[in-house]
Amino acid sequence: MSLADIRPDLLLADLHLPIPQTGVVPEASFLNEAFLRFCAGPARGARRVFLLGDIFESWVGDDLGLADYPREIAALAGLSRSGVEVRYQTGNRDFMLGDGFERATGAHRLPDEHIETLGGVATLLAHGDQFCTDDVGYQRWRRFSRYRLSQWIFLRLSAARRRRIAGGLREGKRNKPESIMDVNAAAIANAFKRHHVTCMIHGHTHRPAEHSLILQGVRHERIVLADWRPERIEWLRFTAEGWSREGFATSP
Ligand SMILES: [Mn+2]
Repeated sequence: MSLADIRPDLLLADLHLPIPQTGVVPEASFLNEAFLRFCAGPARGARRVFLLGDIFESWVGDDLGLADYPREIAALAGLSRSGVEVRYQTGNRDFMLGDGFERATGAHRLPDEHIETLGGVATLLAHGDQFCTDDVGYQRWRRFSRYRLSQWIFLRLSAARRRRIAGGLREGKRNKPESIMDVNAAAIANAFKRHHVTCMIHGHTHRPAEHSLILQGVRHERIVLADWRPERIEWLRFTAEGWSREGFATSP
């Protein structure tokens, strides 16, 4: 077996890295520091790293994002240069990640629903927001915000205007009931069926868990990634032998 075959694949999502600023609250910088440690440490031993969306708390265009997150971008670029394949999907916070981000980091974008073989099993990877279909208003916004024309117009707004719009969207989300913020069972069943897989991994809901369900007599597995917070820095590690949750011990 070659060395490449025994290196693990690592998956993570929902880091929600705040834009580093001078005078930030300590827990904000804690997440950014943890990400830099991850890129310089465990990620270097991986074959592939999959970033499944909402890595950045706010990304309102490559022109602003690359300037907002210089250390994080350099960390990803260093990881790519070291020979690790970096793949990413976008989330609802960072769906404006574009070609400039790819050129700067060497990361390659995956479609919103992507099948990858992990630990020998064909697995659907997604951010997960597309499965929260009970939130009808969000799904309408999601469709609108993904149109090329919407994005073309948005990118021509001033930096201040773009940041204001993104800030307003984050505020709006806080007032929604918990129940519609989780995935919809029918949307999950449809995704399994559409992609002909029995395993999926997603984030977005901030409800880390492993769910087993039987669909037409067959067991299906849904693994939900953990969001990052000061007391829980976590990713999934896949090898030929199986998978586990792995992370940093948090500060005392
Ligand atoms: Mn999300």
